[in-house]
Amino acid sequence: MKLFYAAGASSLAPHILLREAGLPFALEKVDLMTKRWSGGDFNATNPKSYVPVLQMEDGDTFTECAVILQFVADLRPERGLMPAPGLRSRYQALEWLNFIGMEIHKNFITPERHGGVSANFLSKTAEGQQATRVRVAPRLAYVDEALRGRDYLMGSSFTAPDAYLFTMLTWARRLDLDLSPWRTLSDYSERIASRPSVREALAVEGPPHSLRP
Ligand SMILES: N[C@@H](CCC(=O)N[C@@H](CS)C(=O)NCC(=O)O)C(=O)O
Repeated sequence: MKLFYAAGASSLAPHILLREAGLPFALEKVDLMTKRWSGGDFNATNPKSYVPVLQMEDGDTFTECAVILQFVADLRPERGLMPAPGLRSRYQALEWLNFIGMEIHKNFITPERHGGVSANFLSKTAEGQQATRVRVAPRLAYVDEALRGRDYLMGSSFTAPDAYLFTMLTWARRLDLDLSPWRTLSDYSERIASRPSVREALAVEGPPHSLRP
């Protein structure tokens, strides 16, 4: 399998999860400004023009972060990265994936154009970044409450939604969204940051794109 990624983008979540699952995979870096990768035109790989993309050995691809995370988790059910289909807890984990995707991830994404076909990621302007903080803060406040008394979103063990939420918290830091008023959330972020999978993924990806125009 190949994961198409950009440093620090939402692709960090499946990158972390592939490591948690202990699956073999290759990384393909995408330049989000030019939409090129070492194999050429990234838009030919994903006409939606965004990462993450997970490509199978036979060339089939999956897009959409929340779906890729489920797919990866289900390849190694013994790792417990998603509750089994049919269990009520499966739908609770899906509720988290959906909430993080629709309410947090999407609210971080700016309508500003950065280049390329459908270029949107974190805002590069002071006004845009402030607007992002206003949109995202109440959602993070909610997660802070929900995490009280638990180490991970699903309780006592790390699951796919944690890889996704952690990635969103790295964006919060990049946009100077102060997490310190949310003690539970900032402790959670440090707990996840200390996992070997997360340290390895961050080290391999290197520094993310600049947030200046
Ligand atoms: N709906 C997609 C959105 C993915 C997305 O927002 N990707 C961003 C980076 S985090 C991207 O590649 N944007 C294209 C660009 O910046 O040009 C998903 O959930 O995976």
